[in-house]
Amino acid sequence: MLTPTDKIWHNGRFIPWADATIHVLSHVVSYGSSVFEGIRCYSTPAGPAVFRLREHVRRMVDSAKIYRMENLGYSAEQLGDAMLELVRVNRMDSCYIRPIALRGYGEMGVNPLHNPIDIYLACWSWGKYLGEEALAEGVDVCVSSWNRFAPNTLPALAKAGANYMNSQLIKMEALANGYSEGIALDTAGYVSEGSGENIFVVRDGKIHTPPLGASVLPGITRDSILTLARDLGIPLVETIIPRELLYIADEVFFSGTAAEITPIRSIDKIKIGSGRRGPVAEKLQKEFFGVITGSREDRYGWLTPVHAAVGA
Ligand code: PPE
Repeated sequence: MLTPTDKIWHNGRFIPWADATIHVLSHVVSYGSSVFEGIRCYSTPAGPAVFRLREHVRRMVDSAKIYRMENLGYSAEQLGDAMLELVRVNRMDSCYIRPIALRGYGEMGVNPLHNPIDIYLACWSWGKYLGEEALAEGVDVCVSSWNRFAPNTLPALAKAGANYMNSQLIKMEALANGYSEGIALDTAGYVSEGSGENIFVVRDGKIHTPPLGASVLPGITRDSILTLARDLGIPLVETIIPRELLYIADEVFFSGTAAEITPIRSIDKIKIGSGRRGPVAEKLQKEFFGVITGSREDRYGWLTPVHAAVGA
């Protein structure tokens, strides 16, 4: 169960958690008209710091633009600052931040353009997405019978609420069959992504990940892995991946804000590699967790401190 924090930001004001409610006839309820983000704030020795804030805010603004939410009423910088303020107001040391822009209450009917856009920023404590042991032991997953949406249907590059109806089908089917997660193929039958994670496949020391044209969310953790792999000298290609490459891979792992870097130990009951976390995932985890915990140098300025540095 979600543990409430004190305040939620709504259109420029902090309101009590319990008051952040919407009318049942808000446009978003019938028509799925929202765009949102998921961002982690980590505890570091220098205080709480938000991971890749700028990139998350940018993706939210991009998602909004795709859905013709031209004017959110706040600049990217104002939204980012409000998120930092949110973490301070709620006195969180680490948390998950969920900004949402939704089409609110006004008119009914598909046309959203006469409904107000409401922005909410919330945060709460969120532990490990696929279980505590998953990061070291790996998870058991399946290839979903549901595909990711076809190109030019729902735009995959937008992180929109409606996309997650597809994710829910993938997730529920996986859970019903005893797996922790499902991997969806795109409509051409190539590997796309998990219900809430991007995917990476390692064979003979080379990492493969589906390109943005394979109906994937342009993950910010995915982008971080591309950068870290380059630094580590591990070859990485963005390329279409046939389903069967999953089964014969040395390693497969998920990436995401919530899932971080989670190894996959079996797919459709076929053991992947050694059946636990492999060396490539481990190396990337070490770098990634090093940066987010503040024990490795933040070479790319990925962390934004929540409290302004003293004397800055
Ligand atoms: N694909 C999908 C479909 C997705 O939802 C996510 C994030 C990713 C890839 C990875 O993107 P990024 O977080 O930028 O690296 N999924 C978020 C939502 C999880 C949820 O259950 O809600 C997340 O990881 O925060």
